[in-house]
Amino acid sequence: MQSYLAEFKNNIIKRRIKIGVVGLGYVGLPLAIEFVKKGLIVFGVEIDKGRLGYLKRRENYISDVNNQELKSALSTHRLIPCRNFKILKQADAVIVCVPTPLKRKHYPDISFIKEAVELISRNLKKESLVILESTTYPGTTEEVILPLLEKRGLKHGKDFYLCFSPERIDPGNVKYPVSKIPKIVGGINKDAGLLGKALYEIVVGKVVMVSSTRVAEITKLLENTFRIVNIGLIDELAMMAHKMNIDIWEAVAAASTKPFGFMPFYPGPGVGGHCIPKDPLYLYWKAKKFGFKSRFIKLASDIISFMPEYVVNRLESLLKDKRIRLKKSRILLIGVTYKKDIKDLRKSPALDIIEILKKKGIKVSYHDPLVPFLKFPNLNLKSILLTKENLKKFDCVVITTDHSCLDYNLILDNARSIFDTRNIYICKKNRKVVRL
Ligand code: SAJ
Repeated sequence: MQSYLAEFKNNIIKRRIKIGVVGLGYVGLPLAIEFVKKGLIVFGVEIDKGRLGYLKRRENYISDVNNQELKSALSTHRLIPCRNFKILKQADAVIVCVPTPLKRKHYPDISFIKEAVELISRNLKKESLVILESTTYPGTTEEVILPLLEKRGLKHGKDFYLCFSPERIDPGNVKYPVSKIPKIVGGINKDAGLLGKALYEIVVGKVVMVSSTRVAEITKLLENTFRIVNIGLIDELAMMAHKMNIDIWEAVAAASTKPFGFMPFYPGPGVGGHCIPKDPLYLYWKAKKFGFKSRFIKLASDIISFMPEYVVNRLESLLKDKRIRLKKSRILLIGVTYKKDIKDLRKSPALDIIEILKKKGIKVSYHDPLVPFLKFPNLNLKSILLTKENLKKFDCVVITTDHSCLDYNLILDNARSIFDTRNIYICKKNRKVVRL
């Protein structure tokens, strides 16, 4: 192996290797661009014809990707988007960045990974490196991917090398682009791990090799389980503090003065996105296979799932204090994406709140500068203009997503009442504002 590793590393240094990235989404596209920026040829395999159409026109479809960087990557002709997996026969390394959603709300769905790996196995170049980046449960790489690759007679350590390296993209975080986020990589064996480390060192400042694919897989799930448990904790404490008539936001700010041993999390209307609500459930599912029921994950998941209903309950009591029946009220939601300053609606709690209000027969409108329309099978709304006149039409305005670009003074001056789930009006002791 040493000679192969030396040759592989030499080819990396000489930029002689070619890379395949399977899945050009919010993970694969930025990664592909980083490799191209370092002078490598990248075959971007994408099955979505819409995305390929965008790339053909040199247009961007991922808000986190810089338009100019994408255009220049494509104009070098080193980023080669394509639909046919056959092109991977030319790739020395193949990185899989396909979705790992849930099915029936709580079960891992690794069908996208399996489909991609099946096609990769038919087009694998000898002694190439395969790396899975899609977030998944511990054991996926060794128990599912490895057999899929070997079933056609290929042998790990001879015909290919296999690693897992969790994607750590933080949507909307300009401070930490791909190149600045330390990369974890674990191989089926040490040699595979060393190859993975050598590959990522081309584009990432710090690469940390762990002893196995399982450690690499669980590391990512640990990171996001840490988040869901702490978000669930602060949501529960927010409900508790409200009962006790204590300002939880002030308490979090005060606790944050502690220079060690504390990390602030903030209450919210629920937890959205493609990672936090889902990743811990992958770990929960796998642990149950070992007869281990994670109470923390279950409890945190239950609490955050309850938050949209909690928001509606609080809204009902706010209106009741104003002698307004929720059923007869007009509600405006400000911000509908799952977190501030990005366009992503995936599992956004604002959508759950809209659904609950609509089921109660309540007229709901929304304003979100990043989302002009909400078009779903059972929901068809247009973002209203944020004007004095419009604000005055509603019995209550709910701040669900705190985009930086919003005019919160205009809202404060013209709304009849405000339910602030994001602590925007922290310093304004204003009778019309109630906070989560
Ligand atoms: N949220 C709270 N309170 C908090 C933090 C978040 O209610 O204190 C809510 C947000 O409003 C949002 C949801 O949780 O609805 C998720 O927010 P997030 O900040 O965790 O952002 P995500 O979902 O984009 O998570 C990504 C993750 N990145 C990867 O999985 C690679 C996560 O690991 C990052 O830590 C996170 O970004 C980040 O730090 O922003």
